[in-house]
Amino acid sequence: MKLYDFPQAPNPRRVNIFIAEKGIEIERVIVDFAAGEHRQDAYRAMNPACDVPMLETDKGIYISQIRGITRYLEEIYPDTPLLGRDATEKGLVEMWEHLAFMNGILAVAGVLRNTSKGFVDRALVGPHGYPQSTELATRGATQIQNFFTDFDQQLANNQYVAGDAYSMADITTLVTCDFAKWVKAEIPKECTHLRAWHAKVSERAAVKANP
Ligand SMILES: N[C@@H](CCC(=O)N[C@@H](CS)C(=O)NCC(=O)O)C(=O)O
Repeated sequence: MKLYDFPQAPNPRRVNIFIAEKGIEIERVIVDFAAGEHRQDAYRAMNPACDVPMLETDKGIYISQIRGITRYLEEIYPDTPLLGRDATEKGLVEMWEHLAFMNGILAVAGVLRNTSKGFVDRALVGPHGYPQSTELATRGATQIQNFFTDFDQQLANNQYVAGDAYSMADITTLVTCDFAKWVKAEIPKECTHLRAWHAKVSERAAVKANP
C-alpha cells in the first residue's frame, strides 16, 4: 500500500494524523506540487481528481478523497476506531466531519485560493481551471468566523467534536483551525471552548508528529 502525499498541505495532513493515530505504517510517495506533478498525465491517469492525498492499495486500486481513504483504512484496520464505534457515533462523526470540511476547510481554501497569486485561474482544486473571485474570498472570510463560533458552541457541550470520543471529526476541525492561520484567521478569544479543545488535541502524539 502507498500513500501519495504532500505533507505540508492541510488535506494530506488530515490523513497523516489519522494514520498516525491508528499506529499503522504506510509507504509514502511524495507528489511534487511545485512542479505540478498532480496535474500531469501520469498522476491524472491514477487520480482524475488531480488532488492529494491518494491511496494505492496492495491490489493496485487507487482511492482518492479523504472520505474514501479513511473509510478503506478503517475497514482494514478497525483497531482504534476513528469513524465511530456504533451506528449513532458513525452517523455523528460523518456529520461533524462533513461540516468541518464544508464550512471549515473549504472556507479557508476559498480565501486562500481566491486571493493568492499562486492560484490564479486555479481557484478550485482539480483538473479544471476556475478564475479567482474577490466576492468568494470575502464570503469565505465570513464563513471562517461562523465556523469558529459554530464549533465553539458544539464543544461547549461535548468533550470532542462528535461527542465523547476523539474521531476524524476532531482531526478535520483541528486541521481547519491551523489552516486558518495561513489566511491570518485565529480562533477568536471569546471561543473559549474551541480554544481549550484545540490546545488539548494539539498535544496528541499523532498531531505533534504531523505538524
Ligand atoms: N476533497 C479532497 C481534498 C483534497 C485537496 O483539496 N487537496 C489539495 C491539497 S490540500 C490538493 O490536492 N490541491 C491540488 C491543487 O491545488 O491543485 C479530499 O477529500 O481528499
